[in-house]
Amino acid sequence: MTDILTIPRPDDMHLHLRDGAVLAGVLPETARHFGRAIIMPNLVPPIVTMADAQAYRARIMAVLPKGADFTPLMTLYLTEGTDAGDVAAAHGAGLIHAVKLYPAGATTNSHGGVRDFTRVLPVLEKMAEIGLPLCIHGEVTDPDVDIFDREAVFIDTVLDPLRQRLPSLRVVMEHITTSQGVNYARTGGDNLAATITTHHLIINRNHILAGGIKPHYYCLPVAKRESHRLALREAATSGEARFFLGTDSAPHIDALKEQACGCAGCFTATNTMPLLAHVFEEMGALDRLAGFTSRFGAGFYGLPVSGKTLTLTKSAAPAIWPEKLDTGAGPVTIFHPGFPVFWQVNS
Ligand code: OTD
Ligand code: ZN
Ligand code: ZN
Repeated sequence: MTDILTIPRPDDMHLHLRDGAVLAGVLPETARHFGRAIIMPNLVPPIVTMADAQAYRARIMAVLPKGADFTPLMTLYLTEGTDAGDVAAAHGAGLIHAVKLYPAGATTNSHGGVRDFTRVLPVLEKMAEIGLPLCIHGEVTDPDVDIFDREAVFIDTVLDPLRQRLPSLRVVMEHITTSQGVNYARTGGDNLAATITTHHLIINRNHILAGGIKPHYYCLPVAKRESHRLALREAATSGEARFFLGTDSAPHIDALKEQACGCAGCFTATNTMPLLAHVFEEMGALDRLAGFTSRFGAGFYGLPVSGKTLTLTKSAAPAIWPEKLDTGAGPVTIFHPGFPVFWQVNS
């Protein structure tokens, strides 16, 4: 039985760090274990221009703990007003590594996102030309489409037509939650990849709704039925380079989660690596964890695999994490898997 696992220092290819006091509170949680992260731009107001990304990067670096080995990989939030020249300049300067597409209204702070896809085609064409990936929140927002079907409908009605129109555009299907997402990701070549979150490998929709409503398991895209969770587990542990980790760790203070209209998001930065070791061990795939967390994402984004390492150890006693992380803005509940985990990251 393997009880010590050393892997290259991981990357989180989809992370929400927020701003201000929450940023300062959550950043050390990620920087402790991860060497790099793709930083989501859905602040209020969003990170839309090269200047916005420069300023946000500086705010992140200002609160990074001294001596931390962590590089934020910035992104821009695509709007119908985005200037292709500004995107290309930000990419050329090495500042941004992707552009994020939110269909307007699909998730937290996405109201400034895209309504009419024809209006962003010039930017997408420029991105295809320069090889800059488009990270897509793949859900339709049509109120007539059931929330559990929104990913599958997006693939058929938006994503596939977009990729037919611009086959050279590099696309990341963010946080896939369905077997349809897994299957579609497999139809693409090197230009198509998909991130999978930690929590979607662990919870299904029962965790949110059965036995009382659990706001800390509510995120978007919402967790689906068990068969989809199993498809995600199979994909994540398949060893296919098209599937890699993007935690989508999305902190909200408890007061905003635990109310009549609670915010979407699971905060997994603190315990993602032990949880993933647990899942990969259950799947008999511990030897594939390094690909998922540390190699495939870097490969897609054209970055070197980290020369540093992270070691996880399995002990007889369950790992213990605090229930909450205190930030200057209030407590943030740390994702609880609902089962004991015996893996820990060595400090
Ligand atoms: N999902 N929460 C958030 C974003 C993500 O769709 C996402 O990427 C958030 O709070 O920013 C969430 O549930
Ligand atoms: Zn999203
Ligand atoms: Zn996200």
